[in-house]
This record gives sequence, structure tokens and C-alpha cells, in this order.
Amino acid sequence: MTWVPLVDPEAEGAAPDVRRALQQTRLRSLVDRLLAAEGLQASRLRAAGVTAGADVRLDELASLPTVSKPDLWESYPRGMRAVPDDEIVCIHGSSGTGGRPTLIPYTPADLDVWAEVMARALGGAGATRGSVIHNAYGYGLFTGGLGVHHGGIRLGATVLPLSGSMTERQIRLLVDVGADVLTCTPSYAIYLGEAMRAAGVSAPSLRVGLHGAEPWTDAMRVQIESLLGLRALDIYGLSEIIGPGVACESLDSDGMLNVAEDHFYVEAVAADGSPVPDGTPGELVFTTLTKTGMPLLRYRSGDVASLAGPVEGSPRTLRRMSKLLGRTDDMLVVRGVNVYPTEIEAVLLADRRVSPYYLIVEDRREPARPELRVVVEPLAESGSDLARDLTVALRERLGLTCSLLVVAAGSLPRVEVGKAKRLVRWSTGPAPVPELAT
Ligand code: DLL
Repeated sequence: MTWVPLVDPEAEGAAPDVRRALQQTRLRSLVDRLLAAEGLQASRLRAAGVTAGADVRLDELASLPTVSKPDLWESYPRGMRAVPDDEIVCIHGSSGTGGRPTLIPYTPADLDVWAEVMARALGGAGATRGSVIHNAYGYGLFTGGLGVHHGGIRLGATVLPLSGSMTERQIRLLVDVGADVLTCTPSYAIYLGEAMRAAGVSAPSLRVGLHGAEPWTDAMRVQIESLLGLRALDIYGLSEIIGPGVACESLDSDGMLNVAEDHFYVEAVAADGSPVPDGTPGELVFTTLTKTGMPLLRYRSGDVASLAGPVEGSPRTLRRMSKLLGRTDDMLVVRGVNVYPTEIEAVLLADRRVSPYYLIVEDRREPARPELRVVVEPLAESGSDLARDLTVALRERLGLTCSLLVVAAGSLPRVEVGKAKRLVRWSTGPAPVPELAT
């Protein structure tokens, strides 16, 4: 194995006991900050008998209370802030529920941490000060675009802030500017690669891609690598914790993702909350050791992966996580947008023309072009505008274009006993309803 130089040897290459001591110190200071903020997490800590950071030990972390997404939704729109408003310098977020996004406030110190972990992620992928990063993650509330941007600049590379879409222009710049690093969702990487192939052009300068924000498989990795002629690596993150850069595969991490665990302590737990051993899939639980704007102690991410130690003999001593294996809840991530089936249901059922029989189909037959299909039955004479109106309403609520199909009343399967199945994941085999086959 050729080891890739570390961006921050002191952090990425710390001896495990040195890092653990740092994590312990940071955990105590985090608990003190949470207690001083007197919010929900302070109440939960006090209820668990914690009155000061000095009370907590890293090896007893699993006995401390957790927080989860509904707690964040409850705190909308301010978020679970632990500092006065004038210390917040920006807000990012992702889709949530009830039409409310999950909003995350950042202080300058948080942006600094974000830039640092993203710079390390890019460096682990082989990017250097001389690199040009073609950044096609969306810029905006979504953390993808600006997260990569901060990290690229911290590394001293050149960032091209393309954001998503306008593929023709993206291809032109890929060819003309000659980026060596591509950052975008895996599905967009395939889209871009296919568009380049169709246009008969290539971008030989590309060396590596950092792809994440949505589930992707090794089959997609092979496809991306062959279409774009680069090495495709996985990058993971979530807005609640910081955004991209919580963990990232490096050229030398043997297919797993190095977790920036000096800032984001990671645990993997079973459904009952008990820790699972390394190598066993569990729900990832993150503690933001250094965050100040909205620090989280033991955030249950809903993401499932397994954990492992570093590659043997590697100067990179961080613990690693596998590619994501799934989610504990039923949140769908389609083209980088998080969608809850309940959100779709809310839109459908708000329309008086729609019957309560509907089906949400997560169509992943073409992994690079995941689609959300929604099949509805009209209640009575609905007119020809129903599909169009629902598409608009869903786009407004979810930030995602779904493909709507209105079928004849009575054609969707009814369930007499047990729970109705309103969500189907379709990756192979026959259409879940015959009308979708056409
Ligand atoms: O997607 C942050 C990000 C941006 C990561 C760019 C990587 C690249 P959210 O919008 O808050 O943040 O969505 C977070 O997306 O809990 C996972 O379920 C899913 N997800 C993120 N990265 C991956 C990945 C960003 N590499 C949610 N593989 C997370 C699979 C991922 N799923």
C-alpha cells in the first residue's frame, strides 16, 4: 500500500491513546457547554445524574442520553443553539418534516472545523495545493457545495464552484480548465460521464472523485470510474453533525471511510441502543466533540454501517466506517434529497381529489438515476390536471421532482389484514403495479 501524506499529521496520525485523551478532554468540555446552555440536552444530562463535565468518562459514553431528528424538528427554526444568536454566522440544513427543514446554526469555530475536516478528506483523496476541484455539489442550504468549498480553500487548492445542473457548461469547464478532482453525488457523476461520452469528449485531467450524500453501490463505483477515468471515493456526512467530511474514504483506507473522530466521536449501536462490536452493522451515533453552535451529544443518525480500526500499519490512525448499509427509519435519499414517506402522504392527502390508496415507489432500477414514483387513485372525477398539480405540490414540499401516475379507481392493491404497504423499493423484477411497467 502506498500511504497518502496526511494533511494534519498531528490529528490524523495521533497515537490512539493520545487521541483518546484528547477526546476525553473534549467530551468533558462539550458536556460543560451543554449544561451551561440549559437546553434539552442539559435537562437530559441532569436527569441522568450528570452535573458537570468532570462527571463523564469516554468509556461510559454509552450510558449518556441521546438526541435524534425529532428533537431537532421540535427546535425549528432556531435549532438547539448553545450560544447567543450573535455568535452564529451561517445556517445550513436539509429537508425535514412537516414542511420544515432541519436547520443547523454554525459559529466561526464550527466553519473552521468543517474546513479542516474537509481539507483532510480532500487530501486523503490525493488533492494538493496544486489541485483544481470541480465542485458540482449544490451550493445553498444543502451542505455539499459549501462544505467542499471551505475544505478546498483551506487545503490551498483551487475550487471551481459549479453547483449542480447546467451539464453542458460543466463539461466545457471540465475539458477547458482541467480539474483533477471532481466532487458531486454519485448519480450526477454517472449522468455527467454519460453526457460526456455522448458528446464524444473526455476529461483526462481528472484523477479522483469524492462522491456521497446518497446511497451508492460498488457497481456504481465501477461505472463512474470507467465513464470518467478517475478513482471514485466515498464521502459521508450529515448536516446535523457538520455536513460532508464527517468521514471520507482515502486512497489508502482500503475501501472504508476514515472518521474524523477527533471532532466527531462515533459509536455503532443495536436497535436497543447497546453497542455492537467492530465489524457488526449498527446505527451510527455521533458526538460533536468540538462543535459550538449546535453541539450534539450522542446524536442517533439513523444511518447504519459497521466500524473498524485503522488499516494495519497505516500512518492514518483514525477509526473507519464501512459504506452506509442502510437506514434505521424509512427516510429515502433520492438524488441527494432526503424524503420521508409521511411528507409525500401529507401532500397527497391534502388534495381532496386523491383517494387514500396510493403507492410510493422508490425506483432504483437504474442506480444512477433513482426516481420517486407516486401512484395515486382519484376519488371521483378528478380532471386532467391532477398529476400536474400533485407534481408541483410535491416539488414545492420536497424539493424533488417526482413522477406522478394517476391510475383508475380501484386498481391499487388493498390490504384486508395487517399493515398497508405504501412504500415499495423497486430495484429489479416486475413493476410493483402493472401500470408502472409501461
Ligand atoms: O448529504 C452531506 C453530504 C454532502 C455528504 C455531500 C457527502 C457529500 P444531509 O443532506 O443532511 O447531508 O443528508 C445526510 O444523507 O444521514 C445519509 O443518510 C445520507 N448520506 C450522506 N452521505 C452518504 C454516503 C449530506 N456517502 C444523509 N452514502 C445521511 C450513503 C449518505 N448515504
